[in-house]
Amino acid sequence: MKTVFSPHHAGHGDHAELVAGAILPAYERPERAGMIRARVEEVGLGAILPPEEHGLETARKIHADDYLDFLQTAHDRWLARGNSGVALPFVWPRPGLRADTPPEDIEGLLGHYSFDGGAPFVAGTWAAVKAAHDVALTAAGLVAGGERAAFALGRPPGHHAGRGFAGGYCYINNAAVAAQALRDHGVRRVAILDIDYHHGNGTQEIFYGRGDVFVASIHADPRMEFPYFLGHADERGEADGAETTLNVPLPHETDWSAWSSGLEEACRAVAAFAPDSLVVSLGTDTYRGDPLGRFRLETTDFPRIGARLARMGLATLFVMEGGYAVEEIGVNAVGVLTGFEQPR
Ligand code: SP5
Ligand code: ZN
Repeated sequence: MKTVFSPHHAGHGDHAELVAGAILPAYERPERAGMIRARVEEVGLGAILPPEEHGLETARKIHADDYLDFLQTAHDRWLARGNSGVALPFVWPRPGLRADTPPEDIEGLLGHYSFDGGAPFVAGTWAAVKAAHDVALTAAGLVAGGERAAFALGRPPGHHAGRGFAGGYCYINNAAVAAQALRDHGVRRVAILDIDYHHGNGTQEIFYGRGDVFVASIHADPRMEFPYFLGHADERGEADGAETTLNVPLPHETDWSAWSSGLEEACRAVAAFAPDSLVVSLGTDTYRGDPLGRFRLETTDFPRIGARLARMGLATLFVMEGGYAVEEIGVNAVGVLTGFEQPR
């Protein structure tokens, strides 16, 4: 399988995040992509291609225009205000305050366009976000053009980003834009299967009312884990999208035995939807050694995930999401892909 990769991801780095009351170096860091790329080469997964440049037409079907404009200008506006360093939000329009009157000041706008403090802006953030978007669209083009599978190796990740907000290390929802691109290439029905440890709240929100894109997510129960405010089992879609959302929340300490049952449930639901293509939001923060996750998957479990996905028999686009055990992220992420490619 071909991998699409851009070095521009690296400009989004050297930032900090607020974790348990302390400002720490961000978990979502450039070394993650470097480790995965190195492993792709080491196992000889296939060619590594640069992305083609894409306009934002497809992204504008997924995200609000004003939000995309904000992403492109946020860091410059932060500097123009006289601030320096990392632009981080610190005030949000929760219910009880007004979300219908966007502030003019960038400090307020950062909160208006985010749901947590996990989407900082540094000078290279937009270039990295745009590159990850181009990576996803280029890989989607490979799948639409007849490849059995492709790997979009971009960062920052995307599945927490909604129609009009960033958060959880995510800015543009790369998997959602890729799914839209597949639709626009003539793929009639697309399923997104999100196997990141965290619920893909952005992806769910974007497609919640749409019947052409099925969204299944297997994740830590939001009663006990980020993003806390979405991802419960009773969220099943609305309007045209009724019954096209499936959430499989699982408790802390979930191991392969229970996780693979969740995967089975999700795969059966995807198959019942009868999609023409599959987009996998690939997170490896389900690994037992992950510093943010509390599941117990072993390195040897990741190829088993890939093998199960291959049995779906669908053209499949893998889009990189989370995974913070940096030393093992290459072996774990690429393990899913080699498991997918095993002869059956
Ligand atoms: C794409 C993705 O995986 N985003 C995840 C964002 C999670 N951010 C919140 C992290 C909260 C960490 N709290 C537990 C710390 C354990 N030491
Ligand atoms: Zn995650």
